[in-house]
Formats: sequence, C-alpha cells, structure tokens
Amino acid sequence: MTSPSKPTISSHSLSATDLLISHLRQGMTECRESTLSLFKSMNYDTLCYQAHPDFSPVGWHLGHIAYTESLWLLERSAGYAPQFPEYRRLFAADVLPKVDRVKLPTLPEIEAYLGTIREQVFDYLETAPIEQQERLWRWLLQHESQHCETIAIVLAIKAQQETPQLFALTSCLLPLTPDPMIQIPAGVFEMGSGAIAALDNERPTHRVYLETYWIDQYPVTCQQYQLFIQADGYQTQAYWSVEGWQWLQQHPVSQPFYWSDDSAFNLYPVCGISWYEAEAYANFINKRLPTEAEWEKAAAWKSAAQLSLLFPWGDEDPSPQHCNYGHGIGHTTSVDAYPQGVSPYGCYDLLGNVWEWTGSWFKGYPDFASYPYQGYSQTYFDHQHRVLRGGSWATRSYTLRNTFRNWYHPHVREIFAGFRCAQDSP
Ligand code: AVJ
Ligand code: FE
Repeated sequence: MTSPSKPTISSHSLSATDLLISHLRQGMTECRESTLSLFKSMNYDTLCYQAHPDFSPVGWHLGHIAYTESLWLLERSAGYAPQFPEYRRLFAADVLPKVDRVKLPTLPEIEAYLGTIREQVFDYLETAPIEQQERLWRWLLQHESQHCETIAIVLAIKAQQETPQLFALTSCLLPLTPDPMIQIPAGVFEMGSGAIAALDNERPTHRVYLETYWIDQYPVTCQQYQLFIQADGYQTQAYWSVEGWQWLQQHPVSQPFYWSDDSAFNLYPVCGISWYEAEAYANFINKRLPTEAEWEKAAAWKSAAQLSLLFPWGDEDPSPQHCNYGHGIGHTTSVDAYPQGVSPYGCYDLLGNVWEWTGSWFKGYPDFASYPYQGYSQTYFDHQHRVLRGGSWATRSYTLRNTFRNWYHPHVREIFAGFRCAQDSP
C-alpha cells in the first residue's frame, strides 16, 4: 500500500525476506533524503527557533527522529545499550517541555547522530527477524514522515511571521458556487485497516452503518470562506459554539492563519484554521462537519464492489497525478486540480492539499490495542483532540491513505488544515 517504491533488483535470486529488507532499506533511504532536504543550508537560529508554543524547534524534531529510531530498533529490538545516552534527555518526547528544547546541538552534530544510528540500523537490518518486525519498521517510517510535516509547519509559521506569503499556481477559473454536495446512500461500509502499515488507531477494520448524508464535493475554498469573513463571521457569536467563542475572545483572529484576499486563491482550499473556525463556518451556512466515518465512507467505499479502497482513486500507490502531497508542489493547489484523484462517490481532493477537520473526537475503534506504546495514540483518547483526515501538500506517501487518522487540539490552526462540510439532507 503506501509503501516505499518497489526495489529495483530482480526478484529471481532473492527470497521474500531479502526483498522486504531491500524494500525497507530503500524506503528509509528515500524518506531520510527528503527529511534532510528540509534542512539544506539552514542556520543555527532557525534550527533552534521556537515559532509557536505548541511546536518544538525543527532541530528538536530532527534529533527526535534519530532518538526514536535508536530506541525502537537498536535498544528495544537489537538489545544494544542506549546509543548517545546524553541525547535521551534532549530528544525523548516525554522529558523536556517544549520551551526547553531551544538549546540544541548544531546541525552537523544532529546529522552525525542520525547517520551513526542509521548505519547501525542498516547493519542490524541484515540479520533482524524482519518478518516479525515489519510492523515496527513501517511505524518508524511513518513516525519520521509525520515529524517532517511538523518541521514543514514550523518553517511555514516562521515564514508567515517574517513576510506573510502564499503561492498561487493559476489564476481564478470558474467560481464554485453554489458548493456542490454529493449524496451518500444509507448502508454499511468497512472502516479502518488491518494492513501491516496500519497504525494502532486505524485498527481493526469494522463495519459501520451510516444513514444517508450529503458531503461537499470539494474542500471549502477561500472564496467561500471569504463570504463568512465579509458577513462578520468572526464578530458574530451566533455562529460559534460556547467553547469556540471563548477561544476566539482569548485568541482574537479575523482570518485563517495562511490567508490571502487575492482572487488568485479563490479556488484554493482554506488552510490554517482551528476546528472552532471550521465549526463556525459550517454553522454559518447551515451545514456541519462530517464525522470521520462519513469522511472515510465518502473517500473509500466502492458501493458497487462492496469494498473499501486504499485511496479515493483505487489501490494504486499515490503519484503526482492523483493529488498534491509530499512537498511535490510545496503549497496548496486549487480544489479541482486532481480529477484523477476523485473517489467512487465523486468527491475531489480528499487526500493531499489540506488536512480536513472532522466533527469526531479522537477515540479508539472497538477492540483497540496500543502499538508500539500507549502514548502513541491512546493517551490522546481524552476528548480533547479532534480527528483530521486526508493529509496535506506536505504529507509523505507513507501516511497518505483513506484510513489514516491525525489529531490535534481544536484550537490548533498553524497546521495545514481546512475542511469540507456535510449535511443530513440538502
Ligand atoms: C499525530 C501528528 C499529532 O506529531 O504529535 C509523532 C504524531 N506521535 N511522534 C505528533 C507523532 C509521536 C503526532 N501527530
Ligand atoms: Fe515522535
């Protein structure tokens, strides 16, 4: 599924184990190259800069990637003594508060740390019981990918603080009004994933019945959202929930974090909003946010075949024809840019471009089991985190799929998140 590209070596002389090993090695090498490319010619101040209290400096994320790989593969799996024990305090996720993560080793030092760990990891890979460990190795690839999206977010916050800027690829084409919706007929669908790469929170697959509902064909665009701004949406308490209004009073804002009035962005998805803003907009137009089950059914369910697809377009790995992901473009694109990425029900832009807030709290599915540690997902089943689906322009292929679940506190608005709306009936 969302796996590293296939090994180029001929399979004739190789066992399944050898193939898996070379497949993982290639995926990890590619993933690491993209990671390091985010740091090219970065100065020390940027490496250690805390752009926002909710986010650690990018250098911390880089060191944490090495620390996590070392912990799970070298210590916990290979049984080595802790590598670079002095880095545990600095790069473990549960030791220092974020504000104390600003005095970091230099970039060459952190890169050397990554390199040394990786060398040992690849030595270990030659003899590791890889069939039993495949899930862990795939988890690590996704762990690195997710931290890289956070690195991209921190760099975008910093850029926004310096000179607010956005990039439009094309000028405005046709206005998308009224916003088309798609009817999804009542019935069961299969939710979640049992694939080897599926994270704990995606498992197990289970059947879910949903009544008929309607869902936006596209994510909410800047042009649509501008109507909310112009109608004094940010000043009108009636559109906001009690918590949302409270948040807005404490954090007065009047537009998304990544925003431009330029009509060149008319068909671009709204990006950089909190869950509260998404909720207020939905109230404003008498709609609501979809539940995550509604989002997933609209993305994955192929009713004619009675099965769930890995991606909206089918089971074929993502490519730049299907959606905007993996820094391939480097910013958002118009919501109708990927007709080849459409889902069986006809929804556009479900994967990539912007994450989409859903109305659901982050919870475990029935029979949830933590992996590889309780603090990965379960700690966040606390009724304080809302689920996002679909991935953004900065999401790597390893975490891009219909069943992938992301989660953040509802006040977080610096992530590459927008939304689409739903309704019980039009
Ligand atoms: C799921 C993206 C919110 O970055 O905090 C990384 C993923 N968990 N290391 C995060 C994660 C542990 C997580 N998010
Ligand atoms: Fe982590």
